[in-house]
Amino acid sequence: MIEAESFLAAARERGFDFYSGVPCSFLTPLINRVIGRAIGDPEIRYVGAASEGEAVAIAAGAWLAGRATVVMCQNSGLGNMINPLTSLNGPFRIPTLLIVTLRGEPGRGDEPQHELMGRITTRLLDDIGVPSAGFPDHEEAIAPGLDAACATLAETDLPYALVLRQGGLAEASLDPVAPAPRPLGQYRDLNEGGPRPTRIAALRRVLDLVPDQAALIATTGKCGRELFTLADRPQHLYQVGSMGCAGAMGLGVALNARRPVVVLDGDGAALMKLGALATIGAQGPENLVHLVLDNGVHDSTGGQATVSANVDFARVALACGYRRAAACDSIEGLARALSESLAGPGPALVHLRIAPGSIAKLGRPTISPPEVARRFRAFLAGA
Ligand SMILES: Cc1ncc(C[n+]2csc(CCOP(=O)(O)OP(=O)(O)O)c2C)c(N)n1
Repeated sequence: MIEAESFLAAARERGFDFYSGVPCSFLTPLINRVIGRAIGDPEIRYVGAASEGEAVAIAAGAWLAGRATVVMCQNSGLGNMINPLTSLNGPFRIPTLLIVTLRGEPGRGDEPQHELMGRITTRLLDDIGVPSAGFPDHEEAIAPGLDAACATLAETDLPYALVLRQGGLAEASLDPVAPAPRPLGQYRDLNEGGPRPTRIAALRRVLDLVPDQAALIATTGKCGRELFTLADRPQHLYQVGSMGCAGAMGLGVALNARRPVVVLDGDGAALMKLGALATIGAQGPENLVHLVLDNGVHDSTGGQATVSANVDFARVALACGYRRAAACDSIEGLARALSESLAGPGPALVHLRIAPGSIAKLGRPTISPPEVARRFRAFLAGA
């Protein structure tokens, strides 16, 4: 058993300063100590996520903005992480230190829902290309355990996991802090009811309007491909997988950068991880603008309907704590909504209803995901 503070201090010495995750009772002392900033370092930040996959994407955004990250989860939450671990961290080569608990450890006796995952946790990590080791179980094991983790992270630029068994951490309580709810943000109805614009026309207007210092994160599928076709710049991040993770990644960037961060989302993708809106609302980054390009379909996979027809993304965002939100259905409406959103303070969401369909000769990013990530990271590190 170790003290949570000992681990946090040793991790801090090695650069880890950004934590995200979803709790597990085995992790309680560590999470409580991070939240309580027990080692007295104001740089250390914990962002509680709505799901473990979202936590991985938030951490990926934080890494892009220069942080060294830790994501904590119960092993049952590993299931929620597999998609971003394999289709975001993997292809883009984004490292993070995972701390995964071992509920359902064979021979220990645990609840039935943990039995299978307890048997396969390390094998599963191995299968998805995440090397793992045991979480340090005594104070002298902390430094070598973290050094080995850091060496692998640096060598692979991929996630590495420490697997935490029951009772591995000495108890630590938490002074409960209830975040004060924010007053309902400002709503703008800019709908005109005319013919809906195309996504590429909307993206063209976005490129005209956003300042050069803004970072743009495009959701997976044709959105990123259209953005790349229009312009390829260091401030663009084209997600090629991790559907639904653009908002969470944008949050991780926005919390750690002073520049505007614009997330270009799809209705299908936003609905896939709608919980991220609540995390964004709670964290309240003033520099985040979330644009949902809602064509009512999964356009990238052949136009199958999503359920967005009944979803008022602007009001959902306000109900989740965004400071402003606008609904529009024209390029003029988009221009007004986006300009107001960029003037801040955010977080702001713009819900633009568009027409399905794309252009005939749609390109694909010819620059590889690791290069996109490193170019974007260098851009964020610049003035
Ligand atoms: C987790 C996951 N599920 C499914 C897919 C396949 N897929 C790729 S793009 C896409 C549609 C995305 O829809 P939306 O966000 O509305 O964007 P649009 O294609 O309409 O621009 C789907 C289902 C995927 N890449 N990842």
